[in-house]
Amino acid sequence: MRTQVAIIGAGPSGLLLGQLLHKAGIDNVILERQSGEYVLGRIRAGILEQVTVDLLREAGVGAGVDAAGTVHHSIELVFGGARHPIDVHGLTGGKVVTAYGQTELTRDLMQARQAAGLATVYEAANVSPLDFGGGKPRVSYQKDGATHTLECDFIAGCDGFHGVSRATVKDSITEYEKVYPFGWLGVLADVPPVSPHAIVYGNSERGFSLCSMRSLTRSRYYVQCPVDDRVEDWSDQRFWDELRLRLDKDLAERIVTGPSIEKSIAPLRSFVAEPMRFGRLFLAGDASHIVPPTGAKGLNLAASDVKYLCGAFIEFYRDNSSAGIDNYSQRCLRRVWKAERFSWWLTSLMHRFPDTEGFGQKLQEAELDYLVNSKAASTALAENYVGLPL
Ligand code: RFL
Ligand code: PHB
Repeated sequence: MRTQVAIIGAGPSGLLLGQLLHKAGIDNVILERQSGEYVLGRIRAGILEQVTVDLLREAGVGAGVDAAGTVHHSIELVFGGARHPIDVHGLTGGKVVTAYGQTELTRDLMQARQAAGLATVYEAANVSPLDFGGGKPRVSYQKDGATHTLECDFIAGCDGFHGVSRATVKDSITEYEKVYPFGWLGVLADVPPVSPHAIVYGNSERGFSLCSMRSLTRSRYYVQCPVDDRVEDWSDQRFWDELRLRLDKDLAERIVTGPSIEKSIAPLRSFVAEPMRFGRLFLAGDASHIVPPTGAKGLNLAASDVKYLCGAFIEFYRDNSSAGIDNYSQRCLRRVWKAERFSWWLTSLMHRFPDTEGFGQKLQEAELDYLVNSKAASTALAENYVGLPL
């Protein structure tokens, strides 16, 4: 088999890249280790920046988010027992974020790919990017016991944090990493969101909490927990009780509880691997960088990487120019590091750290007070939250 761009991984990065390339008339094949159902079963991100929604529309897959996404004009910070709205719409000259689940987005992209008749190999085993240092890269893989080779012009490593692409070039990269001393316990439940108009981020003496949503009938909530806690030790009742204790009185009273349909604990990590290009192999999305979920940036960074990557391939095929390819890594990393900074900062501001003593605690309180009372500080939060320009 031969294609122009071989894409490893059918998460949001790989599927969106495939769709953008298809729109530009560039042939591509996706190789995915898991089954389609497994990929759809992962409950992850929920908040899309304005530029991500615009990109989905440009890719011809904006109908789902336009129909079912919930536009948020503000976020709320809860601390000291009170709620403090941040008017991100007003502070950014009219920009918003949209709540739309990664599951729904992935489904939209899979359906568009299927409708266009594009090749996706699910349950591809032992996927290996090969010969990307020269002009004739290829990817070998196994399917149903037989070994196959996909010849291509370029390989896009969109295979997430635990994928094979970054592992293949591990001797050529510099890694930057910060691991946080806590995790997030997340619950998905078919109950109306307590705050359908804003995402609520809470800082309390019991730890961080977050009230988010997937739709007007499906909510997503998180509480900070020890990273080695076991999900089995968190009954639904214990989760709802803990969440209530971390919110202000009004929100706590209004929370509608119900049985969880998903419950999991995720570790928090900041990670960047540099560079993002190795000859004809390119890393995109979580394959190259991870942010703690506090700023809701992971999926959005994946989208901006693949926009740059698709633009680079268009320049190569249409204009016979390798300028975009040569600049890919530098261009992505400028945006990536700003999102890393923002996610680290918001994580540091909103969580309880085991080693935070009185002084650190007082600084957190002073910064929160400054943030909600200074227009300059709120604007800095708002412009990062809606997403920096591409
Ligand atoms: P993915 O989604 O991990 O997809 C990678 C795909 O590659 C496949 N794969 C392989 N395929 C072939 N061969 C191999 N050897 C392979 N190894 C792996 C995998 O099976 C998979 O299908 O990476 P991608 O596409 O870069 O997308 C990244 C996003 O998924 C991620 O950044 C976000 O989910 C992060 N994130 C959030 N991002 C946001 O923008 N807003 C949010 O609100 C938000 N909330 C979150 C989050 C992530 C979370 N967790 C659990 C990590 C909340 C949570 C709790
Ligand atoms: C989510 O809805 O899953 C979500 C929302 C905001 C975040 C992280 C996750 O910062």
